[in-house]
Amino acid sequence: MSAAKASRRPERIVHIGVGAFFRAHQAWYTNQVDHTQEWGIVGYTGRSAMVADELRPQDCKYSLITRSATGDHIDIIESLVRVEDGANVADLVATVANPLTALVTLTITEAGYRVKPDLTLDTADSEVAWDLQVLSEAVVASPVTAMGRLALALDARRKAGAGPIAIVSCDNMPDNGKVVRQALEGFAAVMGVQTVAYFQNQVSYVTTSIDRITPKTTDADKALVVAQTGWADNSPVVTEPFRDWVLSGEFPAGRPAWEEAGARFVDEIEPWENRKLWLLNGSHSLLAYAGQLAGYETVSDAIADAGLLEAVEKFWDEACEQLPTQGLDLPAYRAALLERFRNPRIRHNLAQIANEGATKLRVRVAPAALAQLKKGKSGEASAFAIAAWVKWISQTDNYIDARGADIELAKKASDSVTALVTLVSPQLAENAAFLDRIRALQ
Ligand code: CS2
Repeated sequence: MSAAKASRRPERIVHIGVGAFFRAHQAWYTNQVDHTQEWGIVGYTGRSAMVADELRPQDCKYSLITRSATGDHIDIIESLVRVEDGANVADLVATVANPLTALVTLTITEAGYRVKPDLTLDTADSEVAWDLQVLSEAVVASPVTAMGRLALALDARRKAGAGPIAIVSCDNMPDNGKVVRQALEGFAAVMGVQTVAYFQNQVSYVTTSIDRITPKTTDADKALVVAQTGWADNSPVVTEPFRDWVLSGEFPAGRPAWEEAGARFVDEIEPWENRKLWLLNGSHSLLAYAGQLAGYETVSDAIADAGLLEAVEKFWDEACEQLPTQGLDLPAYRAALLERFRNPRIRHNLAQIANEGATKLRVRVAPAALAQLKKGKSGEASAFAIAAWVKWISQTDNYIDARGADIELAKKASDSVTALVTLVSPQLAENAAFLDRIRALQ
C-alpha cells in the first residue's frame, strides 16, 4: 500500500470514480457535515488517473465553485484525503479491508456496472469474463472492472474479519443498490460459499438518488479561482447551487450525518428516483440529441428554443402520468428544473450528456414510453427523445458509448432503426407503431 499522506481525517470512506460529480456532491456533503473531522475519503480514479496527478500536489484539497445565475461562491473541500490510480488494486483491497473503513461510494457511470437489462452480471462482456477468471483464481492477475475490483476488496475484508460495510451507488439508475448487489453476487458465485454468504449478509446495498448538475471545468474557471482566492488550484470543480440526495438502506459501520446538509433518508425511494431520473435525466438526454441536431451546444441554449421546450414539456407530461400525484410536488419540481436548465452561467455541454446514450435512454426514457404503450397511448413525446438519439447516433462517429460495438453493428443493419431501438429496449422495438413514429422523425 502506498504511504498515506498525513491527514487530520482518518480514512473511513472509499470512493471509486473520482470525477467532478463526486467532488461536487458526496465530497461536498461530507465536507459540510464533518465538523469533528472523522470522515476522510480515499478516492480511486476511473478510466484516467489524471485527477490523482492534479490533486496529490495539493493534498487532495480543491475549490468548489457554486455558480448561480447571478454569481459564484468558492468553498475549499477537504474531505478527500488521498487519491489513488484506480488500477492500484492492491491499495483498494487494503483500504476496503481496513476495519476503520465504513462505506464505499461509487460513481462509475451507468455502463460501469456491466449488467444486462435484467440487471444481472453480463458474463458475456469480455472484461467481466476476464475478472471471473481472476476471481476464481484460474489466472493470477488483477481484476479490471470496477465491480470485479470491489468484489476482490470486499472478500479481503471478509478474510480480515473487518466486519460489515455499506456500498452506496451514486449513479443514475433505478434501484442502484440492487444493481450493485446483483453485479457483486455474479462475481461471488465463482469465489466460494463464504464469499457468497458475506456479500449476502454483511454487505449492505444502499440505494440512492443523487442530483447536482456539474459541468466540465474550463481554464476560465481555474483563472477565476486564482483571481478570487489567490490560490492556483490545479483542479477546481464547478457546480450549481441546487443539490439533492435521497438514500435508502442501512449503514452497519456508521456514516457521516449527511442529513445535516439536507440529505434525506427514506424507506420508499422509488418515487424519488423516478422523478429525478425521468424528469431531469430524461429531458437532459432529449435535449442532448435534439439540441445538438438543431446546432446547440449547451443545455441553456437548447432550452431557450421554443420547439425544444415544448418537446421537454410534453415528455414531462408523459413521464408525470407514471408518477404518484401525492407527495412529489411535480409542478414545483418541473418549474425548478426549468430554472436550473436556464442558468445561463452554467455551460453544461450537450455533448457531455450525450455519452452512453444506449444505456442512459433505457433507464431515463424507455420506462415512460413503455407505460404509455401499456395504457394504449402513443408515447409520442418519449418516441421523440429516442428518435433524436437514433438520428444523432446514425449521423456521427464521434460519440462515447461502452456499447459502441453493438451500436455500430446496429447502424449497419438493413433495418437500423429497429436494431438501434432494440439496444435501448427490446420491448419497445416490438411495437410497430412506436417504431413508425421513430422512423417518421429520421
Ligand atoms: C446528466 C447528468 O450527463 C448526464 O447524463 O444527465 O449527469 C445530470 O447532470 C446529473 O444527474 C444531475 O444530477
